Amino acid sequence: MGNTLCYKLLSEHLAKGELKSGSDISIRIDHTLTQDATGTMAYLEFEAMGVDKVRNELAVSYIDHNTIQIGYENFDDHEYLRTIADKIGAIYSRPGNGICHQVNLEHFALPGKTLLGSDSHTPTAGGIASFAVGAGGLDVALAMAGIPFQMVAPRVVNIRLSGRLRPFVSAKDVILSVLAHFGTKGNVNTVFEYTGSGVSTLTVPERATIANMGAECGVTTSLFPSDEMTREFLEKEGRGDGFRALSADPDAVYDDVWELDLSSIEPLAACPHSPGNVKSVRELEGMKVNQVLIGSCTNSSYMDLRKAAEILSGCHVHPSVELGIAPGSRDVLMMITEDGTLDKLIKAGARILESACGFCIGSHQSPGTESVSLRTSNRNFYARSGTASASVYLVSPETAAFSAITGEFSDPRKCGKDISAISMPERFVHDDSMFIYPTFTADVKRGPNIGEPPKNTALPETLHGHALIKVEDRITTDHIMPAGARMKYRSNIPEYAKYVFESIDPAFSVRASEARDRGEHGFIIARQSYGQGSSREHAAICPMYLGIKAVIAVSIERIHQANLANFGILPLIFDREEDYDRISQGDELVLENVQKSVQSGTFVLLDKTTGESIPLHIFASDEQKKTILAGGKLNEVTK
Ligand code: MIC
Ligand code: SF4
Repeated sequence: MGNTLCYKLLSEHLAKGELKSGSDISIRIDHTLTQDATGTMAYLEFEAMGVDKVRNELAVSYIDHNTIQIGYENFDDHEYLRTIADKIGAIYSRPGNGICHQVNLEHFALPGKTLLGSDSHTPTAGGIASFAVGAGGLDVALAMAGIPFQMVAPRVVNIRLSGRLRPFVSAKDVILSVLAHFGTKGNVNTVFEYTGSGVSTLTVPERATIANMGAECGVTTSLFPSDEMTREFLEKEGRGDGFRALSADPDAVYDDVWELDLSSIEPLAACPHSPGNVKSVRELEGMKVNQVLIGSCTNSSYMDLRKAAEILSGCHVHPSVELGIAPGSRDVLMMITEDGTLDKLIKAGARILESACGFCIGSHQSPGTESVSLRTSNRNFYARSGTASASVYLVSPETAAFSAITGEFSDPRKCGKDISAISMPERFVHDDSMFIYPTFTADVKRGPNIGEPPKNTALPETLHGHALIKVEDRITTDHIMPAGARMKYRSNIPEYAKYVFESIDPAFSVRASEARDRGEHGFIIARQSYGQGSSREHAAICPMYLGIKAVIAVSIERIHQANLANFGILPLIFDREEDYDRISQGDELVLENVQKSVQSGTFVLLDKTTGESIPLHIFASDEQKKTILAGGKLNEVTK
């Protein structure tokens, strides 16, 4: 029986466990990636472990999220990250160098390597056949300390591509088709593996777009084979010697197979407020548009901007539309500057934005009240743009560019241009001058915004408190910990904790901290897919700081579950889904015999308000159970 590419890469890196779908394994990590918004915590945690040098093959620290610098906090964070990287041996990618996933693809990602990144879109590198996984900062800190990454051996779903994309249909439309089919929930511990004759028609940046947004389905990662396209991409980046051919065996057996004919796909859009809420652009045609933003780690490559510029060329942005363009990296910016693409964009009326996450994470370009914003980014969660009343649609660069001209949702196939001649350049600009390589000599700078890595206490034998909040399906980590204007507090937990659940229940933080100060243990009650989206471990750390001891949900997403366990919060699942309806916000709740229950995996929750007993089970591996009882990983590794 043949092997999948996923299991080939896992077996090359297996440190512990049995390679059987569903079993707990640990894998060795070659490369790590951090970004500033999750990185400060990751490096503080690394320091707390008492390890003096990075022990994995390559560690890169990117500055791309908090680059707006209103107030001293962002700059102070950058200085901490620059100096700690130098001290421990990480490469520092300076602000302005670009978005971590795009820059990683250009400069470091290699077929066959494992990559762990403190960002949920780390799987972007799956486009180049790297086994790339997103995780919380603490897991990345452990990997930098040379400790293998714990995960569940995934089920592997084969997405078999045939045909070829038609003009004006792009990689974004492919991943939106995948999202329409698989949805944003129920794909935990799954890897999407792309095969089939259609694969060879897609360039590496296109594959990266598809792998990037697999994160929205909640999969562990996505994988493309490494083939002639991969070789060509690496050669054009001047990194041809890193090429290695990799693919699944022809008789590989998958847990599931889905056939997708690329030539059947049409331009698509993800409608508010979920990347899985997919409609065809045809259905939306005519809707007035107020803002168009092209960029983010999903669609900001050279080819994305070339195509957008060709559609915009000779036209001007509609008077009622704001058009912003953020090239994904400094290399991309240099290329579009040199070949005249930038000129076309500027002449068309585009506002040129920094090569950074920027608008995607709500740091700027918030849309107007009740306005319609078309973006090429990957997430349109409620309020993420900074404007709760706005409707954000996720579209391809082609759809975005044509709609910017017409002022309404428009199908790019009707733009009347021919962009079929646009092809990959002979060579990519590849400039290393914005990386700072470590000298192991820096004194670490810590501004007043840099706090201590927070620790929990060992789990008490009885948990007694209230259901401090009850939330619905698909609560994202953006709901739990807002980004945008609040993101500058990422290194300051007491301050950031004031904004837990801000967009859905602004009184939560005060309610929870008062309960904590009365000596109570807090509970969060949630429905399906709790904690989807971002890898930010602050969505566990800040609730922990507010005294939350357990999350009880119908289901919890992978990265968030790991973050809860890492910080000593019990991830509990209802045995019977309908019991969710039996608990109300404010109910008094008790969990007894916690130690024994963690070990057996089964709990009985007493709802003292209703008198009902509710059966629950833990969602944690044996290793994680020990961590939870100890009050989190930092207590274990810093003992
Ligand atoms: C995101 O896209 O939500 C982020 C911001 O990149 C996050 C990381 C973070 O919250 O810092 C992610 O995707 O993990
Ligand atoms: Fe940055 Fe947006 Fe990509 Fe997250 S999804 S890494 S915020 S560009």
